[in-house]
Amino acid sequence: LRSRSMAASPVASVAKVLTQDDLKKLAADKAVEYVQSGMVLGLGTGSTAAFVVSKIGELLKEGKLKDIVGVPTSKRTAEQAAAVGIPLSVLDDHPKIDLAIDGADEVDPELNLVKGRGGALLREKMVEAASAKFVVVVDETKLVDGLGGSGLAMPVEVVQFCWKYNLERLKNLPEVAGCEARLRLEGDKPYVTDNSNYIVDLYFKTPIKDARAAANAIASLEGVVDHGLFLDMATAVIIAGTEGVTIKA
Ligand code: ABF
Repeated sequence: LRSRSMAASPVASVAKVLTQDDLKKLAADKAVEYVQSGMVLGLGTGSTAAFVVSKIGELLKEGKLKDIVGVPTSKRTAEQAAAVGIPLSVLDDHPKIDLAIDGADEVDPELNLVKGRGGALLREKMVEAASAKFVVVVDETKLVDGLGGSGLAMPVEVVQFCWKYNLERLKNLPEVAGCEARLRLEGDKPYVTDNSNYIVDLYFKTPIKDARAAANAIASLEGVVDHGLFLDMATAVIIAGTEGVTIKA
């Protein structure tokens, strides 16, 4: 299920000029084709995943899907899913998920990911790790040659206790040498995750040299709850671009 072939297979072509939202919706609709009645679904977070949630809601209303249980990866996804009529559960009651569908911030050529700019990385990682299949939906702007390469944030969820101490320790890890580290803010206050933690965002000038070593080093710090490096987790990535939709698996 988690095999990696880099051969791209065009599965649709697109004629008109598409907005980024059109592309996200195209990827989302393609991913929902994998959903079957009776499945337990991991429901992702973010604007692309939101298209997935609303499509599933539509299909349930039309009676084209039945007996779906959704396990949301954030409070805001739970609200959206409830509003569109998806019955919800949690990992405690549904520890085995058939299929999770979620967006990502970066996708490298090996289908490793940066996730969590939306702040939901911990629940996303728990739900997606519990899923037999994890399908990622992105538009082509998310493709990078190496993780960290977009220059945007790579999030690390940390406990609030002594967050400055952990920010310094993160910044000084040799595995992420040269990165900048900043506490994520919402207005002038620290951003607080669904799990009541803070986020320290790491910014890289060049792609992370060894993402696996970085992931291990970051995870080994006491007080770090989780990080946005999702390595070897994606079963398939659905990429919508101006030339059409491509599936890499
Ligand atoms: C979630 O939403 C996150 O892991 C990622 O940070 C973000 C991507 O959002 P969008 O689809 O809005 O770009 O998938």
